[in-house]
Amino acid sequence: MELTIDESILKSYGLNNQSIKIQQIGSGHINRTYLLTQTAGEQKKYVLQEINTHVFSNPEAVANNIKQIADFLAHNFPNYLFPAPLATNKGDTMVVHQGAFWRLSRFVDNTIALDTLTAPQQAYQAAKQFGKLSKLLNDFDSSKLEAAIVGFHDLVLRFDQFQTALAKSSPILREQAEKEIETALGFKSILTEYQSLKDSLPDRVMHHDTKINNVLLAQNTYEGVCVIDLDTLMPGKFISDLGDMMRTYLCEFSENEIDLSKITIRKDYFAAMIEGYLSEMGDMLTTSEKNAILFSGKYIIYMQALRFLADFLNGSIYYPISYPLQNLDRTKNQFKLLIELVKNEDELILIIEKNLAQ
Ligand code: GN1
Ligand code: MG
Repeated sequence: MELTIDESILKSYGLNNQSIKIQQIGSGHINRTYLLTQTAGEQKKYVLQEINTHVFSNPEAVANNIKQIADFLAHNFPNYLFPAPLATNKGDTMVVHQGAFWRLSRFVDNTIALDTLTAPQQAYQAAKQFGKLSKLLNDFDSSKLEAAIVGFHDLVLRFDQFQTALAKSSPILREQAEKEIETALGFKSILTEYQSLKDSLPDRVMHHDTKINNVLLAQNTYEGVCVIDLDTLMPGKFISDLGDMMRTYLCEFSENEIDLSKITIRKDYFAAMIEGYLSEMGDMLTTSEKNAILFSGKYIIYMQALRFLADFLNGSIYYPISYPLQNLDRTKNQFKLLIELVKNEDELILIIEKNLAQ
């Protein structure tokens, strides 16, 4: 079926359906994303997204956060590539059409977004990009931003949501998830550690979704080009970003892999990731942040497992699935990853210490 986008949306950007090719792209769970290619003239490419307002209930806040950051970066670091939404003909950051919110940004040519990494150097490059963004925003007052999603990376809230889902779940789902529920409760010490740690970590602007397909690498060299998926740029803690990198860079296979024997940690990727991140953020981190580097991985992987499990118990209403047990399988995958991280903890800490000493 040929895709079309309502003409009035395109018109707001001076585009039209007749001279544009539309393809669906991306593997994100939340927003629907399209690649628009002009078929006449310069053949410029754009990315058009419909914001998922079930998830981002305040799209204006999201747009306003991104705009403030884009302005700050353009003013202070004019050469930095930040693919913020383009203004409409009227100068707005979004188009509202029949209650839906749309935005357009430029497509960054000759780049690739990977779902899994195939060389440690890619981990270095990707981590460096996210580290660089945090470094450039080090002096940005994060209290000027709103929460794009309230409590997004609050592990206390995520644990509560898991418990609520458990209490409300059907006996069948509960029985299917019996082992994973037990594992979730077994790792509760991560929640306790989070509670005692979080106030010692300074507030920063964090990306909050640093999974590997949210960074663009150069198609030929795999050099880092820029980060994308800017919706969750908001006040947060350092552990969010490095944690999600560990979740998605260290294993050869993604969160969708069902063969758990394949879920292992690649230490050379870990070393490259730490090196890349610290090459930008090393001088910015406080002592408490440095001490929390390994914890960041445990925290995010645990939280993601709880989120998949809660969603499974809720009847899979948040994360799209292609078969009924997929969110339970994703939970198992994430718990295996967490177990592997913990198993290798001592060695990974040595790698961190070596990098911090440099
Ligand atoms: C969602 O849409 P996507 O795939 O970039 C989720 C992240 C999860 C991720 C797991 C707003 O991100 O928090 O880590 O799925 N984003 C939101 O794959 O919930
Ligand atoms: Mg995202």
